[in-house]
Amino acid sequence: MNILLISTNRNALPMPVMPIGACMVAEACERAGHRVTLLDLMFEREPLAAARSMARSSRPDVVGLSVRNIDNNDMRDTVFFLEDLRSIVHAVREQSSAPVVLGGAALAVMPEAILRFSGVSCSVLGDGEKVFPLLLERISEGKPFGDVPGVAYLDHVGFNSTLCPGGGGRAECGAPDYGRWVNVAAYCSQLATAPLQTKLGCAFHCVYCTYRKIEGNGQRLAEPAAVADAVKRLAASGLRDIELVDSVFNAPYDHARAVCDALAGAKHGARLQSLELNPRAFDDDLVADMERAGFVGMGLTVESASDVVLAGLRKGFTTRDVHHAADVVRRHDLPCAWIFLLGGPGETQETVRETLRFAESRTRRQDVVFFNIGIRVYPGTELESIARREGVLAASPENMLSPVFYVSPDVDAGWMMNEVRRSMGSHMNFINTDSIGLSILPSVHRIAFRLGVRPPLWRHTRFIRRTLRLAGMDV
Ligand code: B12
Repeated sequence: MNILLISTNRNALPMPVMPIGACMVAEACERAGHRVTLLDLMFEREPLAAARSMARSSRPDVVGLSVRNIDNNDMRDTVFFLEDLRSIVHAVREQSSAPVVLGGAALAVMPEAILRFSGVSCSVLGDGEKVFPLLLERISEGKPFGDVPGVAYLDHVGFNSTLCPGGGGRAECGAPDYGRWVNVAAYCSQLATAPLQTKLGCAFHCVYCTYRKIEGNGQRLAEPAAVADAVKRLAASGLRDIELVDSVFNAPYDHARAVCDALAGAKHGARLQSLELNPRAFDDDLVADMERAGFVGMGLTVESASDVVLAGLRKGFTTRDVHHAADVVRRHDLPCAWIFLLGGPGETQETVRETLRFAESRTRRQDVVFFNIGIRVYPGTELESIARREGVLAASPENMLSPVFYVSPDVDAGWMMNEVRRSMGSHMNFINTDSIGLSILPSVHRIAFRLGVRPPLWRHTRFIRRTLRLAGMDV
């Protein structure tokens, strides 16, 4: 069959991300014998015209739309992306009567609401490279697909879904050949990294998180040697800045170290980073391994430096681990991004002060410290139950597609924002959601790239904030 895949994500903040999922699905469709066209809307000036034109010229038998983000997770300056999806569906249907199927991370988070909102009746949940070819087989044979594992659809009865495949087994670590599918030069010129997974699944139970819903809670690990091969292949193709996009890179700990070991012996020439490390399984040996493996940046998603809040978020670690992580970071050179999430269950003015004191006294000046305030609530999460119990969430589950945020009833969001801004005033390496949502960020990326800067840009936060302030901007 002729398959048209459209990657609908056009969000270039904090930087454009390469559509790994859509590329993996494209390659899986080809392996299954289909002809595939992939349209990436990220840099299209006229996305609807591009979708219309491709839906006409590629004569698709099936159109798959990849949907990554629902919104930007920013409570203060919320951007909702799915209106655009609706327009894209409409544009495709103007030119083609082929069935439209949705897939992507957003679908795993809220399948029914997104199907209803976009007016599409069928979607794939989870691993598209496995599920979509099976679905296409049924569609080509004109057979029903309701029993294919990993689909969600609307019919005359209502919403139905089948369990995603996944669970046990190994992950394949399939690095797509990005250059075949997307404009790699355009991504690189905005300091995008090439995504790669070393595992699927998440074993943690953070109250707000959707990762288990997207990838499952059974971990599927890639062979360390396969990760090293994939990194070598990407680097050889010119994609030297590679980001490991696992839900949590250092869990399981032994697997992360084995991956680093394989990478250290691989002479790959790539610059690696991962922004998702958990402070619990974090020690000198791991960081030394990461340095040997070719990492140039890491992110610690600590969220808070208060035990009350860490327990409220069910992070599975305590402030002892957070302080230990700070000691470890200080003993190494690897640049670190500290990621905090303020306003969770149990947060008060005192716990916010505790976290800010930690950030101000225990992180290094050359590292970046990011504060997010307010937590996006997704239906079905424990945070949803907590929010309803505390009386701070009124929206029904069907009405949570349009973003709703949790803030502990014991602290005021405006007060937290002011405290963070006050701290940012004296710490040029601190940033908040306003910083990563700056409309001039794409230009900053392009200029930095031309000057020879390579990702991660956050290593230069102090310099960038100072320069923008000198230019009169309140950043
Ligand atoms: C790593 C990551 C990042 C990294 C990305 C680095 C990089 N170079 O790619 C960073 C930190 C930069 C980032 C930023 C953001 N992220 Co993010 N991120 C992730 C994470 C952890 C993994 C994404 C990933 O690469 N997965 C691996 C690939 C293989 O999976 P995939 O793309 O989903 O594709 C598979 C399936 O979805 C499916 N599929 C995909 N497309 C299609 C199409 C069809 C037709 C079919 C059938 C199937 C299919 O098959 C694919 C292969 O198995 C996810 C959470 C998660 N566990 O998924 C959040 C996630 C995707 N991010 C999310 C968000 C919100 C954001 C930000 C908006 C946050 C912010 N405020 O800045 C930005 C947006 C960036 C942008 N420009 O769009 C949300 C999106 C959904 C939502 N809730 O709105 C997620 C799901 C987390 C969450 N909160 O729930 N992110």
